[in-house]
Amino acid sequence: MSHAQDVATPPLVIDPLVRDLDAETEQLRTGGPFARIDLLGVPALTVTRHAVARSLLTDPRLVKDIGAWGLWQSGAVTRQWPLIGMVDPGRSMFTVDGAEHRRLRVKTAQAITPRRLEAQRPYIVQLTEQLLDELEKQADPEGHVDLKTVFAQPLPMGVVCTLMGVPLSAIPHQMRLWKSFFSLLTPQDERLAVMEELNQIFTDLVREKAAHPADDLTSALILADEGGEPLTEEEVVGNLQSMIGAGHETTVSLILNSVRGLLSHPDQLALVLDGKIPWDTVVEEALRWDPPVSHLLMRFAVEDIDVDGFVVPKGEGVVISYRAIGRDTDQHGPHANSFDITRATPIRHMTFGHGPHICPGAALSRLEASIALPGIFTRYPDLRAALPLHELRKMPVLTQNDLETFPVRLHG
Ligand code: STR
Repeated sequence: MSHAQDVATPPLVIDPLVRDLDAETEQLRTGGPFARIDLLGVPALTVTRHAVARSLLTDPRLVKDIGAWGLWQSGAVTRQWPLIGMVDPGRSMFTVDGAEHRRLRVKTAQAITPRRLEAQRPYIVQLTEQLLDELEKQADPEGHVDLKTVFAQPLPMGVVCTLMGVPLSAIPHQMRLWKSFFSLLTPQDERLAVMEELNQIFTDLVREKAAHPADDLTSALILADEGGEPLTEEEVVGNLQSMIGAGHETTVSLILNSVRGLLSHPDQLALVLDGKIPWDTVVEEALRWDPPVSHLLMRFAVEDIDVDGFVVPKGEGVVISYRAIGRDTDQHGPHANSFDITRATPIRHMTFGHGPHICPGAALSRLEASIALPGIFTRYPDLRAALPLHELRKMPVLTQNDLETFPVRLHG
């Protein structure tokens, strides 16, 4: 277990352009349980094994507050670092811990439980149908169309904006802003301006909802509870921004990675289409095999943490490499690297995290994917990738596992 502490081992440089994600995941997965990595010049530790991540994710000695980061305290990391927005996006349930975290998170989490979400199902079904029509309309004469921009992207964005009460007319501009936020080709001064603009847009929206509450989650977050300390404007804005940031593109890759898994295994697709394997199994296997989040940034050790003899030093930044964790052979068996919905063992992945910060939107994304996937393959049973699947390119985004485009042929 001394691997990551070995000073002679140079850190693994995580490629911001994501040119060979499989090779990178493989290096992390075989090197674990900890690996030293380099994030655009900034050193960090990453966790690459399921069991270790599981225990650290409930360890109160790891916190989200950037103030606990040694490299931040010393001034070695500044707002010029391209990933700063992933670590310090402003106060929200994403950046605090303990009792404060429960206070910030509880209403959001309660609004999107599996039971409460059933009320959203008809809307998601209807939007899915509409976007399936759109695929046909926007296809060229040969039936070629981009499944990402025409279907997989508008669906989660439409759903999360409706949930939060963000007007649908705002979506095209939002998409552009979030794309420049995440892309590592965006110059840093532009990214900082985008972050400011997002904050301004959401602050304006929260003020408008405060004046004219509507039937949406943003309004619910503004309204005070009897007894409970109400959220501040900054906190409502932070939560709203987190929900849009998390909800709009993680589910895009869940849908696309599921399609990719199925198209690269036609035998498995046939089993699903014959009703022999449920769509939910496809969704869970895609979550494990190719998670929407490759690396989750970051937590900071407030004291030395001993993990089976390996010490995470106080002040260290700790990343969780979910893509490597999904391929952990100790957890998923010797064939962890292959997409296999027929695998004998139950799929017990940790792609939504674990502990207090576990993804509050997990049920929503599962609901969306479990409607979108049968939708696609029922309407277009002969759907094929329009290029060899290994030629699909990733976005230049270090943390998110996003495809650039997903060109398909609708009718085989
Ligand atoms: C993006 C920038 C912002 O304004 C607010 C947030 C907080 C929530 C973050 C989001 C971020 C980036 C994507 C995250 C999301 C929570 C879940 C999502 C990290 C930093 C994942 O990809 C898991």
